[in-house]
Amino acid sequence: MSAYALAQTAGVYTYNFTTGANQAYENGADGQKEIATGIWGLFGGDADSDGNIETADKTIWGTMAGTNGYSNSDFDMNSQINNQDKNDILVGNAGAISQVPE
Ligand SMILES: [Ca+2]
Ligand SMILES: [Ca+2]
Repeated sequence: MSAYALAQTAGVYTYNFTTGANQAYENGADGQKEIATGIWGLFGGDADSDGNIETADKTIWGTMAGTNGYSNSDFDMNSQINNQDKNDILVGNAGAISQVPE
């Protein structure tokens, strides 16, 4: 969720989340992370889309590891579900939770 209201131009809303950590809504914790120098994005690894990156997500990844195709366990979106998804994304983001208010 954006931290600020979106601007409308000619009927199109635009918003750039990538320019800073504070571009995403924060609720006492980081709303997103720096995924490359100067570029912010969502926390990856929430395989079951419940807003928390936790053991259940690793279990889902484990059932799909070694398979191909874009799926909820393909955290880096390279169409392969493998250790790279777990080690490079899921493990590092474990414990992150959604900051969107209920
Ligand atoms: Ca989850
Ligand atoms: Ca992958």
